[in-house]
Amino acid sequence: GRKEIKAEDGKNGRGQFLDGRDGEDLIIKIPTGTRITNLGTGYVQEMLHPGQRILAAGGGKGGRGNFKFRSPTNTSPKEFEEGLPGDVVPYQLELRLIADIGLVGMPNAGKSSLLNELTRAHSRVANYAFTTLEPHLGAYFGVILADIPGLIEGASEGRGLGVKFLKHIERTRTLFHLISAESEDPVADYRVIRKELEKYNPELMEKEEHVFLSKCDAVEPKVLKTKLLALEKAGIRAEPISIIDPETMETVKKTINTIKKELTSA
Ligand SMILES: Nc1nc2c(ncn2[C@@H]2O[C@H](COP(=O)(O)OP(=O)(O)OP(=O)(O)O)[C@@H](O)[C@H]2O)c(=O)[nH]1
Ligand SMILES: [Mg+2]
Repeated sequence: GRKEIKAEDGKNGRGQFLDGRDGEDLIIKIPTGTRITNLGTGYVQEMLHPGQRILAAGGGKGGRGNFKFRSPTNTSPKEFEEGLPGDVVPYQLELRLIADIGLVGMPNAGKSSLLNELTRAHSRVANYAFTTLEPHLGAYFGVILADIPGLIEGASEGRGLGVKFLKHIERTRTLFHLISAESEDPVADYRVIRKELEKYNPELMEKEEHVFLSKCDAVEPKVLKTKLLALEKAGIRAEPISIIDPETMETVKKTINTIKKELTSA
């Protein structure tokens, strides 16, 4: 939506040696992670640190009072300057979450379940596609994980819920890519997601990625093996996980701990 926010104009200059006041500053608080685009110039600023400030629009200068118009021939001038209006600048504000790890994958792959298992987040879980409608954040010992709605083919062009949320993973350092072990074709699932990520922003391809074959308890061990093998043949190294198997959850936690070390040493 559009919204006009206005600080005070500068005040008119007055008599009795008085200049007009400058307009009061107006401070607008916005969430950390907001990207601010000046629609006039195209200049983009990222608000990444709490307390960070930018001058969004210069304020109106107060007018000079009559004193300033004194001259040898005009000793008690009636003139004054009018206070000036501030700058008018159109901005677009866009919130992008700041997370360390972004959970990506097809709908129903178990992304929200994993977030909830690892953190105290309560992202909605259900056995159908597009359960998650909004991004959710959770923290695992200080490492922030972002759960976004499932992606489908065409997501980068706006299909499903995808494109609205892809921006949130642009700032994550690492991707956790979940492929359901229940999928008929895990390799195809993997490629669909990678393609959408690339179409959205090729830089996403350079992010560190960990691939997990999720819900591995839901299929027969033999089937699981076949699927892991198919992935391996395609050059995709996937770690089987299940939220009900503590051992596999340990593996995920170890991965996060390694990421945490890299984050703190960076
Ligand atoms: N058996 C088993 N089921 C799981 C596991 N993880 C998730 N599920 C189930 O899989 C279904 C989908 O889980 P979600 O966590 O909602 O999946 P999602 O990827 O967040 O789905 P969207 O939000 O629609 O993209 C739910 O019925 C979960 O209970 C697992 O490790 N094992
Ligand atoms: Mg979900």
